[in-house]
Amino acid sequence: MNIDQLSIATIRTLVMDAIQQANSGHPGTPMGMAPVAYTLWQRFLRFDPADPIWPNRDRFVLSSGHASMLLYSLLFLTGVKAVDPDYEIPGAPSVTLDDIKRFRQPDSKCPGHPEYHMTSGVETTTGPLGQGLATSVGMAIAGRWLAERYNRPGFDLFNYDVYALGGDGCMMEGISNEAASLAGHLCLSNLCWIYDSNHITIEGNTALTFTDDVATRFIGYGWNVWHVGDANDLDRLAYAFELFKKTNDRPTLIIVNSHIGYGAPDKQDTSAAHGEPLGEDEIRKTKRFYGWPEDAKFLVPDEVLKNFADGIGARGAQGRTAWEAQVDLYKLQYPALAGEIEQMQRRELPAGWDKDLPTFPADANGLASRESSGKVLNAIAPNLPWLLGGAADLSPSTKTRLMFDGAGDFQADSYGGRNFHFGIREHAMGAIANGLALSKVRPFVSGFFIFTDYCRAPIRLAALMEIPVIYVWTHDSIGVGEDGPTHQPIEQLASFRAMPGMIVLRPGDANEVVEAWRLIMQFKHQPAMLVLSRQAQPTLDRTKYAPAAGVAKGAYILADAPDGKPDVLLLATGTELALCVDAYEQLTAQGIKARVVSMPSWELFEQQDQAYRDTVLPPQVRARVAVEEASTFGWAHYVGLDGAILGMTTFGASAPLKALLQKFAFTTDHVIAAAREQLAKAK
Ligand SMILES: Cc1ncc(C[n+]2csc(CCOP(=O)(O)OP(=O)(O)O)c2C)c(N)n1
Ligand SMILES: [Mg+2]
Repeated sequence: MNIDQLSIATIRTLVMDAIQQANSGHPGTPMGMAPVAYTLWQRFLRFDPADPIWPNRDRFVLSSGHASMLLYSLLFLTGVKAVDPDYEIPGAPSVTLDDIKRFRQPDSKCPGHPEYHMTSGVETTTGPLGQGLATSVGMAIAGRWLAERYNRPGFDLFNYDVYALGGDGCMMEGISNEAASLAGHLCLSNLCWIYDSNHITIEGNTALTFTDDVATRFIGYGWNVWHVGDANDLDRLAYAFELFKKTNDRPTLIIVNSHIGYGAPDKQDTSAAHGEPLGEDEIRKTKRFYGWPEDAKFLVPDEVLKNFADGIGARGAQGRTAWEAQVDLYKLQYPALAGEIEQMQRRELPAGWDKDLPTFPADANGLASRESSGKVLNAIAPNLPWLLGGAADLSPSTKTRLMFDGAGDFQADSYGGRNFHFGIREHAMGAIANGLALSKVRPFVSGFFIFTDYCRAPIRLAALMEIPVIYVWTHDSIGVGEDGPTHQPIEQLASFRAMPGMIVLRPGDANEVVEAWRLIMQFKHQPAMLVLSRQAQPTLDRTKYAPAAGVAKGAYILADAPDGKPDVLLLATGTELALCVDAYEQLTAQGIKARVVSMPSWELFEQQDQAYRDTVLPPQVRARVAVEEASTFGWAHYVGLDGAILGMTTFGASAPLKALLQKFAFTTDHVIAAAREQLAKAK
């Protein structure tokens, strides 16, 4: 066996052994695609295992997340080092043979699917099919943007390529098609997708479901398409990768015909090889076919480790050290730009990023929170050069366009632009945002809140990966009005509040919007969403009511009973805050001791200590009214079993805003009546 074949067989046998030992996993695709991944990593990928976060590394994304053992084998065999939470690399391996032996067991670095925040060298979490492919588009976009901003004559600091490997499932998912369409439009020639066409998915042969002409489809998207008829043909594979490298006007798709479970006499080319261990007997037969010692388990020949060290290891180290030497010279000539690159890697903010944050004067008419948010965003972005983003064709409505001179549009002929146009492709937009954040630029994306249903999967992955994507969602309630129930979010707020790690903020006036932005900009490991109104909301008089800085605590006392001992609590977020303030003023005039609690973020409030939470919501005050133009789901936690929740239990309706507020009883009178009822019950 030559060293290439020996290395490939090592990957394949590690995969089989780990999955058999775990008695769970997906051996077939890693076995089929091992030669492809081997050729790419060993001969092309510019990646230094000693520094898996080197900013100009090529990216490899395993979109077929179920084939995780393929990636873990490579991370182990190439000796990728672990990065600690401070971005230091003390020298420990990312994945050990022991981790592989404990595939899918508690605390192993080899969980069922690759997880970005757990295992160094995993570029993004994958598992939901299609996400990896779409995320890779974000990485490729970031590569182009970084090159445009930071490369200088003689300094090619950013010129990395992005490779993503997906299968039939990834190709079928809508998200990959949205992402491919945009990647083609943007002529991302630094992007290479590899399609593992093995004709097998879980239910059987793709003849059941998938008879597209994929090549023609991608040619239609403006891609360069190559076909490799046999995954075991290393020369053809290398040739295809070389053609990708030579193509500089469009993305490349390499369609590879492979055999799932390659070499397994009874399981190759069947769904049985997809998602279950092969079985001891079949493994023995397969090892025999590979020319491998039948009874050896987790066997790793020394010469294979050396082969990887001499190949990707040496090439990567050379590339990375040459890059670092370039950066040292660059620092002398372009210290400010070099400083930006450094800060960005650590997710730090430049000094003065917040110096132009506005304060909004009290105003009974006020403005929509989407409007104030647009002003705040435009006050931050000029001072934070790597804050980039856009909308899914809704920026005139979401007010997320960066308006200042030089902000520009990101297009194929203007990769330095900071306004992105995702088109009407919410799902891809969500994944691209993840790819951007994983590339360490700071992305924001926006749309109507209702359409988060179209991009929930990548939002969830942002939370799981702990990456600081910013979402600006507007048209946040039935307050949308005439567009009616298809456009009026009801359950979305509750659903994101239920999502672990997601910080949801629904600010109650323009100054709360300022404070919300001020806070979320500082997040390094948390995604956050601003949920903003289409309609105007009053800007509260902060000389009369508490400062908006309370937003940072998630909930705060906005207005209180004169003696600080309220008999009834009014809780609200967003546009309903003003309603509660009105009710409070009237109740106070009537001699009733009320308190208004502004609660823009439940998650932030839950992070406060018990003493603070009890100060804001005194446990002994049981008369409570919560007001929110959204599903009532979850509010019982704050108002108790007997509290009143003025919210939504049905879909909305199409009508002018005023009529809707009457119809669904979001009126001052209703709040007052509910408060009085609560007081009567409490007595
Ligand atoms: C969005 C999504 N839907 C369903 C699944 C469950 N699932 C995992 S693998 C798979 C089949 C994938 O087929 P293919 O991409 O061809 O992979 P292969 O069987 O060739 O390894 C399915 C349906 C998933 N992971 N993600
Ligand atoms: Mg398949």
